[in-house]
Amino acid sequence: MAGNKTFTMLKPDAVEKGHIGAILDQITASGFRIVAMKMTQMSKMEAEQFYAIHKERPFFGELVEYMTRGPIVAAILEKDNAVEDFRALIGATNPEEAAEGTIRKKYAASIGENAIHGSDSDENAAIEGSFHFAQKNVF
Ligand code: DAT
Ligand code: MG
Repeated sequence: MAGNKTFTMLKPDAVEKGHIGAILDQITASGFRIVAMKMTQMSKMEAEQFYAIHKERPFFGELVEYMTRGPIVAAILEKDNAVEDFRALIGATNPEEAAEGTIRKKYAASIGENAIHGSDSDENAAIEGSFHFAQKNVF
């Protein structure tokens, strides 16, 4: 059965460009409830751990550099079918392939700087959410 929570980060480029408000507005207008949220800056170690699955990829160094260069907004979101519906809302990894109206189509500069993260499974949503939030800060 599909779960009802996913995890997101508004990435450093989206924060730098002043898009926090517009993106959160689109997320909540699309039916997601914010159940945890914070602004934080990931350390190199945290980013390496968060993206450990990509550590053999050629872009890993750039990805860690990008994700640590400034603050992010991390959040846990609740909605029926959250993971799949949120992936649809953010659009394809490469903004050139993202559907019209999706968050990446509107705000992402490139595949490397693509504005927003969304968990890819219920299992990863739980792992990523608990990476950033203590249970007592999830409401
Ligand atoms: P997604 O974020 O859509 O789940 P992913 O998990 O495959 O995509 O990759 C994680 C992040 O790594 C992605 O948001 C941006 C970066 N990335 C992925 N593929 C890349 C590539 N070919 N070149 C540069 N960065 C890439
Ligand atoms: Mg992914």
